[in-house]
Amino acid sequence: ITLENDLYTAIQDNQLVLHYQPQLELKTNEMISMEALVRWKHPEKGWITPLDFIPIAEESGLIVPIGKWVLETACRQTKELQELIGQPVRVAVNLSIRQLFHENFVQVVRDILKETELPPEYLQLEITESMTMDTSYMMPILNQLKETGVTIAMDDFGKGYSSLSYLKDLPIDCLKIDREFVRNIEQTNSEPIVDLIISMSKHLNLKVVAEGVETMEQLEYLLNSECDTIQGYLISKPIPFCNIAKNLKRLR
Ligand code: G
Ligand code: G
Ligand code: MN
Ligand code: NA
Repeated sequence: ITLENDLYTAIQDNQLVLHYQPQLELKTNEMISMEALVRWKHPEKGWITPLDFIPIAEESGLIVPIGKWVLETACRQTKELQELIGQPVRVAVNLSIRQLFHENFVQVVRDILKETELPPEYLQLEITESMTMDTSYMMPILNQLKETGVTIAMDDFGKGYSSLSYLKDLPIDCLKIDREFVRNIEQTNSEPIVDLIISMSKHLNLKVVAEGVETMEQLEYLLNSECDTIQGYLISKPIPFCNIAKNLKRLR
């Protein structure tokens, strides 16, 4: 209850911060995208991970204003970053189901894109498999979002339940292989799930991102498997906005 009460004032007291984790495109060896990950700097408890406060935010409904703050901040900072480095960068933002199903979510996205002047193709929205189980609700919202020009990624793919026919019908652009499968990659062994997801992505004409890449062996394997993009500690941890510009320049 204490943490929930504190969370009410976290936005207005400027206690929420976005960190960004770069993604490396393997074909071009360019860092052209990043994922925004929220953190909470609690005045007494220090840094709190989203694993500990996003569930509270979802339960209390605070995910709606927090999610809006995350979107607005990610778009504004990405626009600023593009101007700073003079090159386009895409940002991926995680969504919660309650936020997505909130009455005017699509309008919120439209307003934020307009207000921040970030071209919509540089915003990617991340949903998870479990959110797509009720396709009758999800489909119209995703279609409206697509009409704004943003792209949609399926996060943590392979971990949850996902019907292959839904996957074919949903207007998504990208699959993110859950890091559990990436962890299983061994130097000599094959990882059939990773192979399968990459091959499926090609057939469905989707981009594929491998998450949680930590070793050169994993990178090598993903290069050979023709994975499009990698994300993980091997490239960079999630880092504060002020550090992202120099990191992107270094990686380009
Ligand atoms: O950054 P970290 O690995 O600690 O993130 C833990 C979890 O929190 C991940 O599942 C991530 O998707 C989620 N998360 C991070 N930022 C956000 C956010 O802005 N909104 C939502 N809904 N989830 C987030
Ligand atoms: O659920 P989602 O994919 O949005 O969560 C992303 C989370 O994964 C972030 O909280 C980030 O801190 C974490 N992460 C990013 N790269 C790595 C990695 O290489 N290894 C591990 N263990 N976690 C990572
Ligand atoms: Mn994610
Ligand atoms: Na993920």
